[in-house]
This record gives sequence, C-alpha cells and structure tokens, in this order.
Amino acid sequence: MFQTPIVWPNVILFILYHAIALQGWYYFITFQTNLRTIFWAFLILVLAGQGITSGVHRLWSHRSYKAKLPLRIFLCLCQTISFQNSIYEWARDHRAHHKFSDTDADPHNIKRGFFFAHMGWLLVRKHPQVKMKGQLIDLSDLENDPVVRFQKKYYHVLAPLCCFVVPTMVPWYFWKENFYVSFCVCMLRYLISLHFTWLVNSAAHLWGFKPYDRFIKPSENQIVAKLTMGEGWHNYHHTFPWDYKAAELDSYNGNLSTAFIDLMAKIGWAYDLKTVPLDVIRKRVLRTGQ
Ligand code: ST9
Ligand code: ZN
Ligand code: ZN
Repeated sequence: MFQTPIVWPNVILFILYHAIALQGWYYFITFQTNLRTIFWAFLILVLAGQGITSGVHRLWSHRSYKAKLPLRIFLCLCQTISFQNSIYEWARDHRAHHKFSDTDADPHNIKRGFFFAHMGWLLVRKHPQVKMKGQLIDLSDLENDPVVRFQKKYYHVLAPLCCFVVPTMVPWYFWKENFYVSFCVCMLRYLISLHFTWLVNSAAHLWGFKPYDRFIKPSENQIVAKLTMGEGWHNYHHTFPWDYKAAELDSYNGNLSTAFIDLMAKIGWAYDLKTVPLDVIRKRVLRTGQ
C-alpha cells in the first residue's frame, strides 16, 4: 500500500505563511493599513488571478484560445506574481487532473478527501501513479513556447521577486507604509489567492449541480465561480474543457476572465477562441445530465 511521505519543510512554510497572513488580517481590521496598500493588494490579487484563469488555465493548460506574444508575456508576468508553480508545472499537473480525474493519477484526487484536494496534496509526495501516468501527457507545446521556457528557467528568482519583494516594496517606498505591515498584507493577499484557487479542487469537486455530466465529481458551484472570476462552473468545464469561457453562458456574470479574453480578442491579441455549439451542449445534457 502507498504510504504518503509528509514534506515537513512545506508544512512548516505554510503554517508560517498563515501566521503572517493572520497578522495582515489583524492590521486590516484594526485600520492600521494605509487604504492605498489595500487597493494595491486588490490590484495584485486581480492580476495574479488573471495569470491563473486566463493564463495558465485557459490558455496554457487547455489551449482554449491562442495568444500573441505581448499577451503571453503579460499573462506570464501575472502568473509569476501568483507563485503557484511555473506555467510548465501547473499545466502538467492540471492536464493530469483532467485526464485522470478523481483517480490516484490525479495530483489532487478528491477521493482522498476535502483537505487533500484543497492543500494537502502540496504537503506530501505525489502518488507514484501521478508520475507514471503523467508521462503519457504531451507537453511539447509548452516546451516549444519560449515564454514558458524562460519562466521555467528563472522561476526560483522571478516568483519570490514578483509575488513578495515588489508587492511589499511598492507601498513602503511610494506611500511610506510600514514595511512589516506591507509584508503581512502581501502575504494575506497571497493566501487569499491560494485558498480561492484551491476551492476549485476541493469545494467545486464536492458540492453543486451536475447539469452536464452526472457521472463525474466536478460540480457547478456559484460561490466558487464568484471567488475565482469565473472558474467554479466545474461540471461544465470538465465536460467541455476546451471552451475558453469555462462556462456555458455568454453573460459575464462575474466571469471577469471571459471578459478579459474577449477584450484581448477585440484588440487582436487573442484569437481562435474555442466554444461549444449549443446543440452539442443540449445533446450532452440529455444524454448524461442530472
Ligand atoms: C499551487 C497550485 O497552489 C494550485 C493549482 C490549483 C489548480 C486549480 C485548477 C482550477 C482552475 C483555475 C482556478 C482559478 C483561480 C483563480 C483565483 C483568483 C484569485 N506529470 O512535483 P514533484 C514527475 S502551488 C508527469 O517535485 P514530489 C516529474 O518527473 C503553491 N510527471 O513531486 C517531476 O520532476 P520535474 C505554491 C510528473 O517530489 C518529478 O515527478 N507551490 C508530474 O512528489 C517530481 O515532481 C508550492 O507550495 C505530473 N503531473 O513533490 C510547491 N508531477 O519537475 C509545492 C510530477 O523535474 N510543491 N512528475 O520534471 C512541492 O513542494 C512538490 O511538488 C510536492 C510533491 C512536495 C507537492
Ligand atoms: Zn477539476
Ligand atoms: Zn481545467
């Protein structure tokens, strides 16, 4: 039987992150932070979010649209700010998650429980099946993208710089925020973005409706959709992962990522946006829907 070896440095690091973020929360609710620091943190949260949703998720993991070089550079910068592993590693794990959903070869297999799917998978060694079956996934498109290659090569320097150093320094340098307060707020913003993202793997794999495929765990979770700028329509997304909207409906309704990609398409930086024809959706709903 597979024993899960715990990775103690990760456990300690995440406890430390949470302790510092809690101090950030305390400074926030006791009005000890400059309002500009909060706006700044919110801006970084949205940028990092776009790097995940429009960038590493919809573009690099699923190829649901194509992006010209300037957009790829911008999204790569945003994804680096998110400090959620390099584009290459994130997309590799995510493709494994879709191909081997809810099995031992899924890096955050929901069958191992809420905590494991949420963040526990980052605190232990991966199941051997993830590494073995993961070899079957084609990653040549990522290996051939110079933006992805550059980020992977310098990730260990770029990620701490973009996620912690610059976001902490700006409020301290430009509006004389207390340095430690700025650092705590930066850590709070980082942990909010991590937990919101992780909810897709935990909550949206447990709770919600299954209008498109009742045989899979991923579900339509409106709360997660709101928190993740449009990534909680997870029953639809696992049924039609190539749709750039990651949702059926055209209305944005909190799906800021779709609005962003549409805007990029208008200026010509995004193209070949893939969607699913309505009759294909209807047929699937009749065949496998709840
Ligand atoms: C983080 C990621 O948080 C979150 C991803 C969430 C995904 C959500 C998806 C939902 C959609 C979008 C949501 C939008 C939200 C928007 C929010 C808005 C505000 N295939 O990994 P290693 C092989 S990261 C094939 O070290 P260990 C490979 O050979 C948080 N092969 O495994 C590899 O070597 P190399 C910050 C694979 O040793 C070797 O195994 N980051 C695959 O078991 C070793 O790989 C951290 O905390 C595969 N899938 O360690 C870092 N995987 O890489 C945490 C592995 O050289 N990570 N191989 O090719 C770690 O410390 C370690 O990875 C570990 C496992 C301890 C977890
Ligand atoms: Zn999923
Ligand atoms: Zn996906």
